[in-house]
Amino acid sequence: MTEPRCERCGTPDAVQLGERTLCETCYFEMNSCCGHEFEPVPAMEGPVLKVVKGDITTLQVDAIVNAANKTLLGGGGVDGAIHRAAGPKLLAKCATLAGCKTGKAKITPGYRLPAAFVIHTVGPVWHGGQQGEPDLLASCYRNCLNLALENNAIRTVAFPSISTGVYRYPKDQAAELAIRTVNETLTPFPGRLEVSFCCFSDEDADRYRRLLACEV
Ligand code: AR6
Repeated sequence: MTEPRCERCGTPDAVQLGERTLCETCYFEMNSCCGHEFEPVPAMEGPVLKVVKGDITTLQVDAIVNAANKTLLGGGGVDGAIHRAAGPKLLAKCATLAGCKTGKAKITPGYRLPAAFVIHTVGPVWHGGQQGEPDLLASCYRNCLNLALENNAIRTVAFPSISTGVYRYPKDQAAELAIRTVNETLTPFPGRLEVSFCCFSDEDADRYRRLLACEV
């Protein structure tokens, strides 16, 4: 693999800073001088992650994520709540999507929901952790975020704790993986999306708050 070169002076050993690839010297000069030569480099802030306690169907965000099953034709838990709140047009739309594989994601309008979009993903069923469950769950978060990043109308996204209900994924492990994967996926896009982890119970919300406080 070739070393990344600074786009300003050509020095090797440059790093990606927002949309720019710069060496340390150029980054410093561009941020400490009058800045006429270049547009400002975006601040290197981490992704904005929040914890919200409550029912995801009530959230005023651009997109909510649904923990669906492979048919995408509705079910219990958060899936049932989303379909009830969105109304029958959501089911009719989902019926045209030919289902969804575990770890993948598909997007629809939100219909009667406050959220303009629903991103449906299918988490893995927990079978003890040796059947690719962590990779599949990480893939759910990544694929949902990639759909959100592709759509300029989406700036705020809320996730439920995918797979931690009927699919029995251990909650601590799922929350840690969710935070780590969202952080990793959004680091190259500073300020682009605000992500909320929507927790249905105080216990779940405390778990996320604890993990976010120690930055997994
Ligand atoms: N808002 C936010 N979170 C919720 C809500 C809500 N309204 N309702 C439940 N949760 P689950 P899974 C939380 O079982 O494990 C469905 O039947 C819940 O406390 O909804 O991925 C699908 O059709 C838990 O933490 O999803 C699939 O067949 C989390 O959402 C299957 O369940 C996920 O629980 C998917 O199972």
